[in-house]
Amino acid sequence: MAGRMRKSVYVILGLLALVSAGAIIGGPYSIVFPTIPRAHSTVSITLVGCTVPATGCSSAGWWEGSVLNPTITVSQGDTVSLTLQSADRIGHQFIVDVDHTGTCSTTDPCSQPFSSITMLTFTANMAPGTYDYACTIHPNMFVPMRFTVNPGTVGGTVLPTNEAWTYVVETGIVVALIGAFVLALLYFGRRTSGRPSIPEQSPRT
Ligand SMILES: [Cu+2]
Repeated sequence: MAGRMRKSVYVILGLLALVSAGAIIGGPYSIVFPTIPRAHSTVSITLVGCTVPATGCSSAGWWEGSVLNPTITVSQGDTVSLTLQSADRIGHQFIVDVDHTGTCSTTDPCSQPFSSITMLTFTANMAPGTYDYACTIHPNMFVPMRFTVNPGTVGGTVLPTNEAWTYVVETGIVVALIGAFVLALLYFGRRTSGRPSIPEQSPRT
């Protein structure tokens, strides 16, 4: 009778361990195994150029809405899609001056000269860092160090280093699973050892 009670306790404990392990896994799964961000995204920005204030714009530079000379932040490998407009109807030419020469070269994303509107689409495959963007024609449209390229996320492992408690939870899961395994071993071990051994009979010839 006592043996059967003990067996029941083992079974219940084992089931509890499994159920709690399952419940724990279900919770922080998304944190321990976070969703990997999309490899590359498209950054779309409209910039309105101005070199002569009071002709459709209040200050010289590049306007994104009401923000003058915005910091443009992308990840390496992103597609950058710029819509470029001229506020003052004067011809401009947008450049991200990767090689720091101030003129368009094969390494610099560079728009066509435009006095109304144009598009510039390029892949941000330059080295991570900060670059100037500017107008090749007008020095007062020079914007220092506001085109920022962050390292790409392709192939990177996103570890939740600010979620240390998840490792405690993971340890709990492992302990619970080992506990359930040990309980199962004890349960089946006792059941086998409690059974009287039957001597093997060799078949007669
Ligand atoms: Cu210009």
